[in-house]
Amino acid sequence: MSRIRGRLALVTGASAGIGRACALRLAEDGADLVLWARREDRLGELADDIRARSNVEVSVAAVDVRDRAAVFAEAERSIAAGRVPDMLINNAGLGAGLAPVHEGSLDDWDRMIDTNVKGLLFVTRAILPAMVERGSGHVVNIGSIAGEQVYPSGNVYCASKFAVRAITEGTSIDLLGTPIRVSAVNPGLAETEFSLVRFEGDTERADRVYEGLEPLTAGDVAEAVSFVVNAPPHVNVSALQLLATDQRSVHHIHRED
Ligand code: NDP
Ligand code: 8X3
Repeated sequence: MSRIRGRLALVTGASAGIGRACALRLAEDGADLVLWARREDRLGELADDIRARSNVEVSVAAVDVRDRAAVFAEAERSIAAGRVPDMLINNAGLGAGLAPVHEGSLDDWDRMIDTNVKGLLFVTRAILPAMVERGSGHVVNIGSIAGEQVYPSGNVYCASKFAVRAITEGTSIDLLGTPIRVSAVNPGLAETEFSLVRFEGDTERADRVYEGLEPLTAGDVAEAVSFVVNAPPHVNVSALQLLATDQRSVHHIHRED
């Protein structure tokens, strides 16, 4: 049984990986969709694919979550049209580089902090007031095990995900007394375009991240998001950590030779 049939979900970073899988999964649950990312061509293809499979409404917009003006303009357009999301899936994010702090790239740090922290905040600030005014809504932030444990050279990426954890908990506390739910879904290693982006298209290096183990798929994470948003209204899954069976912590990963 789906509790979100006919509800509206806004998914950021829907052009690839976990966001794309969430769009497909929530459409299976019967949710209408608003999909944001920078690569509009990919969003268009995804929307066509979803419309061919499911009888749900899908709209797409090219939005860079780092662009404060674009985020607020697009959110206001949707809200003014009476399309206040019932679910906000704050997924857009990235790792950029993997280097010790003393060798880190300042541009990489900007990209991660601007996207993973400030971008998530901009989208939340743009959408949440309309949820509060309406008296319903659910915010799901895609954190990471990297928001719970730090690994070598993960420094700023981990810091951005620790920040997501603090923002999720802070938002939830601030909404105490309202029916609006706030959840974190915190995956471990999931094979998406994440490592390809982190290593700037170096496929060999990206493949090595998942070598010898069976990582999560984007679909596994989307299944968890579906579980979270389908919980009955009196239940808030505050945080759900999801790891591959071959991973028990950021430091404990089983690989076959
Ligand atoms: P992918 O690289 O496959 O997808 C990332 C998505 O984020 C893309 O759709 C990309 O779209 C979008 N995105 C990136 N930057 C921006 C931006 N500035 N504005 C709007 N959209 C943006 O990676 P994942 O699916 O793995 O990552 C999704 C989330 O999951 C991230 O927050 C990541 O930190 C988190 N995560 C990933 C894990 C993993 O192992 N893969 C584990 C734990 C958490 P576009 O480029 O078109 O803008
Ligand atoms: C992405 C997973 O472990 O590579 O958040 O940081 S990890």
